[in-house]
Amino acid sequence: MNPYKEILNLINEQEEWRSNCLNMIASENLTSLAVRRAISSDFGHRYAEGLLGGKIDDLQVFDRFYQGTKIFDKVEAIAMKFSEKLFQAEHANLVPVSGAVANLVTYHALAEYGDKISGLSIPCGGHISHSRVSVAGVIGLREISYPFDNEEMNIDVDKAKELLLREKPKIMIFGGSLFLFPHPLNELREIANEINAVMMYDGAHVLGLIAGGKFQKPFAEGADILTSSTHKTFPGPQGGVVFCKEKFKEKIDNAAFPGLMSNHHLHHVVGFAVALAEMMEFGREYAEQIVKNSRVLAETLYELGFDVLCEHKGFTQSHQIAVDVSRIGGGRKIVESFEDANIIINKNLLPWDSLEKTGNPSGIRIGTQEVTRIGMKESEMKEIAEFMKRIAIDGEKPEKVKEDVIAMKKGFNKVHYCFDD
Ligand code: DSN
Repeated sequence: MNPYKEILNLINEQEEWRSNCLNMIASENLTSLAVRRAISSDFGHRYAEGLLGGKIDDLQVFDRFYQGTKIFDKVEAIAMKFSEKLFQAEHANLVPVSGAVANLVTYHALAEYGDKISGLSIPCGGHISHSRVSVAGVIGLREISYPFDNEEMNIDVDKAKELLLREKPKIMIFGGSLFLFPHPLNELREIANEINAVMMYDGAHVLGLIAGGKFQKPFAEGADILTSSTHKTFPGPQGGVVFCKEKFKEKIDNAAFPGLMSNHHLHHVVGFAVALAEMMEFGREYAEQIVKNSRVLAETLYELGFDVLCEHKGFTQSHQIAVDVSRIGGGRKIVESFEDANIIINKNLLPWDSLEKTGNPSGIRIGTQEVTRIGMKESEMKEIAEFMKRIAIDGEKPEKVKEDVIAMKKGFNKVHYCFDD
C-alpha cells in the first residue's frame, strides 16, 4: 500500500471510531473548528525565539531573534492579555509546550538542586510531574507528600501544617490529576509566608472550570504561580502555560526561554488564543454544565450500585468522578470492558492503593468535560450511568451495549460553547 495511504487510513479509522465513542478520559477534550483552523495555519511552520521587549499602547511587543514574527507577536500579545484577564494573572508565559514542561519551568525558575517540593502522592491524585520519578527529579528536587484525608478526598490541613513547618519545602504544589474538590490554598497561605515557600497551583485539570468561574480562584486564594496544560477542561490545543504574579515574571520568563525551550509552538499559541476567546464568551455556561453533569452522573451511578467516592460531599465539584471498583473486578477489567462498549475512561489509583497496583488499581476516573462539550446534559448522564451498570454490574456483553452507545452518540457530534456557528 502507498505509505501515505496507510497512515491516512489510520487517521480515518481513529476519527470514525472515536466519533462513535463516549470519550470520558478526564484529561482530554475536543477543539472547535475555529481552534483547528488556527492549529493548521501557517504559524505552525514558523519560529519566534525570544521574549517580551516592551509595550506599545497596551500591547506587549517582543524582542525576537528571527524576522517574520510581526503578526505572531500581535497574537501572542493578545493571548497574554486575554489570559491575564481570564485567570486574574499578573503575567502569562505561553512558551511551555505541555503542562509537565510548565511545571519544570517553575521548578527551574524557583528551586535549586536538592530543594524540597511538597505535593500530593500519585495515589492521592498528584501528577507524575510533581514527583521525583518525573520532571522534578530532572533537577534533583526531593518531594514530600501532604497527609491526605481519604474520606474528604483532600489535603489534611492540620497535619499538612505540621509537615510544612518541619520540612520547609521551597515550592508548595497544589492541584493534581485526581481532583474532585478545591484545594486549601487560603488555609495554607500563612504557612507558606512563614517558611518562605512559593505556592504553585497546577490547574491543568480544572483550567476550563476556573475560566468559567467555577471550582476555585487560585490567585485570589493565595497562589503565586498557576501552571497548566491547555487541553483538559480548557478546550485548547495541547500545550502548556505558566501564569504568575509580577514578582516572578523575570525568573519564569528566563527559565522558559532560553532556560528550557528554544522555540515555542506558535500554532498552539494561536489556537490557545482562539480557545481563550471562546471561554470569555461561553466559559461560564460550559463550566456550570460540566459540574452539573458530573454530579448527576455520580449520583445516578451511586443509586445504581456503584461505590462512587464522597457521597457525603455531593461526590464532586469538578469534571471528575472517582469510583472504587475493587468489589466488581478492579480498574483494569472495568475499563477494558467499557472500551469494548465504546466508553473510554481510565483506570486510576485511589489513595489507599500502593504504586504496585498501577496495573490494576482499585479505581476508575470519569470526566464529563468532553461529553458536555458535545451538548450532553443531565438526561444523557443518566443514560451513560445505565450503560455502565449494564456492563459492570449486570454483566451484559459490552458488544451489546456498544450498539446502544453508538445509537445514542449519533445525535452528539457537534462541538458546543464555541464560535463555529
Ligand atoms: N496524566 C494525565 C491525566 O491526568 O490524565 C495528565 O497529564
